[in-house]
Amino acid sequence: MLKLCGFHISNYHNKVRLALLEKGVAFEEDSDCKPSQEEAFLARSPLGKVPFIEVDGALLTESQVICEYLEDAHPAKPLYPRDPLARAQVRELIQYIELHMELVARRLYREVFFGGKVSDETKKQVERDLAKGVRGFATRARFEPYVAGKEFTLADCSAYVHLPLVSMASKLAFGRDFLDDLPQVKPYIKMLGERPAFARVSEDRKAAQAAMAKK
Ligand SMILES: N[C@@H](CCC(=O)N[C@@H](CS)C(=O)NCC(=O)O)C(=O)O
Repeated sequence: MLKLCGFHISNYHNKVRLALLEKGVAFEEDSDCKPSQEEAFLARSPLGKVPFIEVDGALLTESQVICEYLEDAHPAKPLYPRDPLARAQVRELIQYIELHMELVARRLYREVFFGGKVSDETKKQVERDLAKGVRGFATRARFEPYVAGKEFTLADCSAYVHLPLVSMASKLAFGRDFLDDLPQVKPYIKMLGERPAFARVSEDRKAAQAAMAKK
């Protein structure tokens, strides 16, 4: 059986978990698997990151690649529309969210979430690049009611795990939530949170955060 490895606070782990739950694919989970640069870990995940999956004796990393694999291997409940252009538009949204928003905001996490320090130069770059990413996302996001339109898609799994982090990080670093100009985001995240899979992932994340805070 497919095994998902990572931990419940990881947004990328949670994206894959949402895809598995929404698709109804049976899986085992190692949710105590933390990123590491140790040799034994790198043999399983070459960049030392989570999530990764074990399937049929093989290992696969990168959340988007894993989700594409799930789509090909378990087509019964698709997370992409049928139309090729509409499928590409879902992928475009995911790229905007992950490459041009979350990955940019991630450069702030050391300071805003982990008590470290980020240089003023980095903050300036993040401020500029994040504004671009949010502008691109705002142009493409539909909220009708789902981010790509009328159908629920993988872009919703991605948006749910990443957008709140972009909001929080920008607010803490710059005193301004960069998603405030998109008033649709908060009710949209709330609506998604009512889906059983999303509620479960959210509860598990909160429990893992509480456990970590106690340590
Ligand atoms: N592009 C990767 C990103 C995964 C990622 O950054 N995971 C974080 C945890 S949320 C991680 O493992 N960080 C440790 C590191 O970057 O060394 C994916 O989509 O799976």
